[in-house]
Amino acid sequence: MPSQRGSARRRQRGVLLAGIAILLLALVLAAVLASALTRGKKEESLEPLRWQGRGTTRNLREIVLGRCYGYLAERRAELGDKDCLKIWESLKDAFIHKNPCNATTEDYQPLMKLASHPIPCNKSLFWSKTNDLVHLYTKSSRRFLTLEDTFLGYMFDGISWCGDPSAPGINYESCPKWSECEGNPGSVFWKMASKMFAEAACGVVQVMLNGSIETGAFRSSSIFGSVEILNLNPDKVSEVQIWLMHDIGGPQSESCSGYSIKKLKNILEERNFKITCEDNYRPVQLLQCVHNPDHPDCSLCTNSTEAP
Ligand code: AVW
Repeated sequence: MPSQRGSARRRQRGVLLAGIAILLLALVLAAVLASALTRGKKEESLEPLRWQGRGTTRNLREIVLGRCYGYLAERRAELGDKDCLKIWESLKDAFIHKNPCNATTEDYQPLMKLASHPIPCNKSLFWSKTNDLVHLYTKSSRRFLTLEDTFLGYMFDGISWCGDPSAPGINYESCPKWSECEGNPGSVFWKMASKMFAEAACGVVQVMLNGSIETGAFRSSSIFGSVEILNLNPDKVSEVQIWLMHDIGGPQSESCSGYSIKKLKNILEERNFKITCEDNYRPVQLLQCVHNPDHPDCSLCTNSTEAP
């Protein structure tokens, strides 16, 4: 009997030990598996998403803060109190850690509010396909303001930004092009800023278009065509003056009587705006002439007024 009891106890101990060994093995396996999985995830999350457009501008914070303080230093009297640090924080909150195809107008609403300011009547200058020329003009005359000359537009002109789900939450390598997805930060931001700029316009407004574009100076799919003209308020804006500029020596693809200008006039007339159109608005043409002084279009006296 005692030897039978002894062997039963030995068996029990054996089963117990085997059980403990299996449990330990399972624990070790689970730990190895868990660590492999988290390592895999970490490695995966170190890679930012890849897009076709250029990435976030390096030193974005410093650039935004520098432009903000710089603009305020010159025009604080017109703008009143603006908090540059809050502006930066609100930009950051709008995009950091987010998938850059899921930007929404709600994301950028606080930023728009922090940076908005009134624009004097008769000063708003819109543009399409004349980016360089229009800004050469506003920098030299200061008679008019484009969106990029306002506080908001000035701070963000020419820079790009987008978020990424992986650390550090900002993608410096690439951002979506406007054609890659509609809800990309640049497109959402500039459409909102353009809408706000158009809504604020009053009195007589101007638009500088490019008459050397083969496909027509006015495109209804442009921001000017799809956002700005639809948000001009007919109760505040009395007249839209079109300046149709041609490249000096370049093709004269369209004049004020051209097809796309007629289309633009129709849209504006339907919205009850008075419209005028001028080919090669002279103050701007003279700026083009700085680079083409010898071209016939640039001679200060035309043949008919030249002294004999
Ligand atoms: P533009 P808009 N993809 O010269 O009337 C990438 O055609 O549109 O003039 N970038 C784009 C796109 C797009 N589909 N559309 C616009 N952009 C950006 C703000 C791009 O940076 C002012 F108030 C391009 O250089 C003007 O009255 C810039 O927008 C009006 O919107 C201008 O495109 C000019 O926009």
